Amino acid sequence: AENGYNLWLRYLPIENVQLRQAYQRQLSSIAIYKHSPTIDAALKELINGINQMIGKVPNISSIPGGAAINFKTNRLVLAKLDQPAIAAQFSTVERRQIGQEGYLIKTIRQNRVQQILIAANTDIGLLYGSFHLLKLMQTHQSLQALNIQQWPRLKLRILDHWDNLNGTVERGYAGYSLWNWQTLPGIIQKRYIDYARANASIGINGAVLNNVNASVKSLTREYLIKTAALAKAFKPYGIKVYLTAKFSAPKELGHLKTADPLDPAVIKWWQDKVKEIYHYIPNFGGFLVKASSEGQPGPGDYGRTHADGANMMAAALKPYGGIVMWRTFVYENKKGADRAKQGYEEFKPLDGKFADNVLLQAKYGPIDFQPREAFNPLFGAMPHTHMMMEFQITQEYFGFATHLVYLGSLFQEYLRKDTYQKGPGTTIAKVLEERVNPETADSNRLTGIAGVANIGTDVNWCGHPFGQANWYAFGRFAWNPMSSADSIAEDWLKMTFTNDPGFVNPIKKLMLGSREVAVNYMTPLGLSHIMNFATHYGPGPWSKFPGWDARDYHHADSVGIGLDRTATGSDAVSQYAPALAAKYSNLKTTPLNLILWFHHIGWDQKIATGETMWNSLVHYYYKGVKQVAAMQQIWQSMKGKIDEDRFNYVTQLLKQQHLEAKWWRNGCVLYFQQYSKRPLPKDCKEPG
Ligand code: GCW
Repeated sequence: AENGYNLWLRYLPIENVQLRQAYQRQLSSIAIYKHSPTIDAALKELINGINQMIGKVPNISSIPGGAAINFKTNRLVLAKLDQPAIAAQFSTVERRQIGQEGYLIKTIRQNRVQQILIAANTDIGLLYGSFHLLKLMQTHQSLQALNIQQWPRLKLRILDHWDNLNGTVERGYAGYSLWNWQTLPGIIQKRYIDYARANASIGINGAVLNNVNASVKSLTREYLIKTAALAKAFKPYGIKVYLTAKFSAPKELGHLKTADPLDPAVIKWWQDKVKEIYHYIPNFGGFLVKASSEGQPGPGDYGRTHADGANMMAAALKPYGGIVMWRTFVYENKKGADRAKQGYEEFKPLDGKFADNVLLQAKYGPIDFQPREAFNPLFGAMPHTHMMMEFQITQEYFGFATHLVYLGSLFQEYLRKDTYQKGPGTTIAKVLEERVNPETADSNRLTGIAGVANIGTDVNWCGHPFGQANWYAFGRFAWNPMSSADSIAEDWLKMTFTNDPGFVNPIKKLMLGSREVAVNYMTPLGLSHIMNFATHYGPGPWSKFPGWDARDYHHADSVGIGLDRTATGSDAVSQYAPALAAKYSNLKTTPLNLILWFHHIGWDQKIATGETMWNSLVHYYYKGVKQVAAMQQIWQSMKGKIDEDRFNYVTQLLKQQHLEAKWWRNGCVLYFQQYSKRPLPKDCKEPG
């Protein structure tokens, strides 16, 4: 039975006879120069994948160092570019531009003999290249005339696990934590290796193992030894391990009186702790820190700045090559304060004050992983600071693991947003890649992206079979932020389900529309943060708790709805480049999908839809529900094209999603109607 455990690493037999025979001719043998744990991982994957796809185990041979290319037989060659014979097949530019993690794949021939070269400067490049070759086969492409140059545009491509040491996962909807702390370090489960394979197949090279709402226990010797075992298991796959660091650790673990980042005893404590960490975990990546945010301790407790805190930790890590990822997610629920402005207000003045091994990790929007927000104005406002993006792969605000929401569209939307930092065309992708100042040497660029993982112990890892696509898409966008959501969805569908275009084409379309569908039935037209306050599941525009009121996020009243973030309101627009501030200040030039983010709009006012605000709002909610019904129909017509297990499971999930889309629609429409006091448009009378 197909249970989804193999993710996109399914190596189904190639049924097309011609293609299968071509692959058999090309891949009957594999040659390497030298073994290493990473090369062995690549070989294992290739042998297994090729055997499953073409029914033949390739034989493995080794080539003596320094030898010329031997054209006796067809074969696949995995080789580092320090072999002169291999290097000679490529230009200097090609060899240089792939850097430390990229690879080159090329079909070369002499007379009738054909060889496929996978070449790289490093072992990890060869592993990444091997996964690329397998992907070509999984998606049924010809290997006849390959000429591929691939390299990652961002250095740190990281999954953040919000995993607690007791096995629960904050905002995790796919079971429990993968890390079995009780049986570590002795037991290395196969699942850890499969996790590493999946990540390596998409170029993810880092994992923060524990929750940003951190427990200091993860920094104790006992847990460092366990973490070291995981780090060692992941190493052949190019994955570094990171830990979150609770700012109060010197007090809690070190029994110091303070955690003040400028206190010499505190500085010493972190230096010693870091030394201990590297003793156990020589390839440790560094710390991720949530400080002075949502009750977490931080430098603010001692009247110090974020820069004081981050730099102190960064100095301790520096001698070992470690880094600090310092989050910008900070806010206070002060009455009348616009939460969207707070991160920028706190961090913008610190631009240029962070050490060179610190990155600021900012969420894509200024509030919190909402279905749609304006982009976070910190991107484009911190030219002298390494900025990394934080996406959320787990669907905290997108119907958990029940709703089908392909996030590739969301990743693409934000990465392509124009910040205007250096005039038009300064996309967030460019800001992240630090291509804004082209004079910066490549090697000085500390760049990165993080995604909050949606992975757990569920048999299919992610809960929803389509949740796997979001993990996959995150990796692909991390590798290249200018990737296309469309082609990523296509690759993923082919690898995960089938190459049948009768399935791939309609379901790709369904995936690409799915995020907007969820926006329509949850938070259309720029609404945000109106979900149930406690669970973040289902509607809750009425939620009200001491110190927190959903009305601060939607501002519905007898006049209209939406937040005025222009100069007459909170003036959040002023945090953007002047060209954008002007655009967002004017309702007519504000993108329709963000009008309620930036403006308070009268119920009877006509908006760009051609209808009044009220009627438009209601129509979006109704449209969202109809769209889910259409998704169900499309899915039903796929019966027989894929395995029954996953077909039936997704059928059930879509049915539930349809019910819940109605719940959102009815809850929100009826709630807002109390303010609008207007009837529903005539075509929106469907009950229940
Ligand atoms: O999205 C919110 C979540 C919290 C989370 C916080 C954060 C880990 O509701 O559960 O805490 O953001 O990103 O720090």
